[in-house]
Amino acid sequence: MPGLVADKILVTGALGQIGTELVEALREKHGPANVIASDIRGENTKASTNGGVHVLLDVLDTEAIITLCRQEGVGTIYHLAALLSATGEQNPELCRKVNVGGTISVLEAAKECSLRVFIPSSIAVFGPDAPKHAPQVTALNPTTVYGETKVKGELLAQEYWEKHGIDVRGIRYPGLISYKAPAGGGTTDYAVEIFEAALKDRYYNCFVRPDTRLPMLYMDDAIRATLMLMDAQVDTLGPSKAGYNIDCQSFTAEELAQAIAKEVDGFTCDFSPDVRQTYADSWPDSVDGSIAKQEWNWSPTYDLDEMVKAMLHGLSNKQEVR
Ligand code: NAD
Ligand code: AKB
Repeated sequence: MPGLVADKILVTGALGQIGTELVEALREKHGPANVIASDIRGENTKASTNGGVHVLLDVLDTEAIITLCRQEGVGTIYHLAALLSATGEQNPELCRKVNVGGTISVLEAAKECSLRVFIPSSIAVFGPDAPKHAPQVTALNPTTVYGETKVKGELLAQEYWEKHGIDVRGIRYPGLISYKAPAGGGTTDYAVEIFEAALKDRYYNCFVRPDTRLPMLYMDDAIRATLMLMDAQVDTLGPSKAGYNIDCQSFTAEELAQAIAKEVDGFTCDFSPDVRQTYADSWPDSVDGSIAKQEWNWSPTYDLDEMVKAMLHGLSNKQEVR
């Protein structure tokens, strides 16, 4: 539209675990009218989150993304729509279609409309051959389809950057722990579900072994990292910009259960590993985030005990409101 300044923000997959909180944070920072939430589900034009607009948008529909960006004056996309690891392994074709196809749609729209883009990657890019403390640069040979789509996402981001000058940034998020929206079908969902079960039943049957150690992060830190990366001056970012490892926590399922038991009287946890154990076993225990620290000064604020307290407090308040 002539004369329209393209400074609005579009979030895809906005009703998911991250989108629910990212939209809230972006609306606080930029004003509700400047942030358009979208998802393949939800009510069209419903003011769904924090009094802003929510539109129905399938990320496989490139033309619809381009039209929306032109009509609304969008300058930046946070592209969160995807299938996570557990759901993805159950439906690999759909996982490839949504995760890779959706990323291409968004990058094509970015080329057409000169957009800046944030596309999350994941610790799932690493495979069993990567060091257990995963460095930023190492062989990426994931054994999950989901992990393959995340590696492809990083490669596509680099390609659009190099060939078309698109500013695409990403973080290899660890397992994210939050209470405002349910976890979306991933392997690390046990670290979210355990809190609700602890408050409701004082018992959780965990689907990975007690010694399963994975990189994890509280959602407040993940949102802060996302905003910090997108605020960073482009000339401070090096070749890892499509998928930064970030410093985070690293604890076993048993350590998490013990930390919750310190706060919730009578809480007990059993462990009955299922197929998701295989995906967890293929991922690193922890990651080296020193490049993100050097380039845009990232460090997390929550340790395990603080995160457990914040989760239990947030969930208890939410349950009182229900
Ligand atoms: P989620 O599953 O909670 O949400 C994804 C959203 O995408 C859902 O609301 C879903 O309705 C929507 N969606 C699915 N197909 C769509 C389509 N075709 N068009 C539009 N929307 C569609 O996922 P999340 O946890 O919020 O993750 C967001 C991103 O972050 C994903 O790329 C994921 O791989 C990445 N990530 C998440 C975690 C985590 O622990 N949550 C960790 C690492 C990486
Ligand atoms: C999943 O478990 O699939 C996600 C991830 C680590 O990418 N939470």
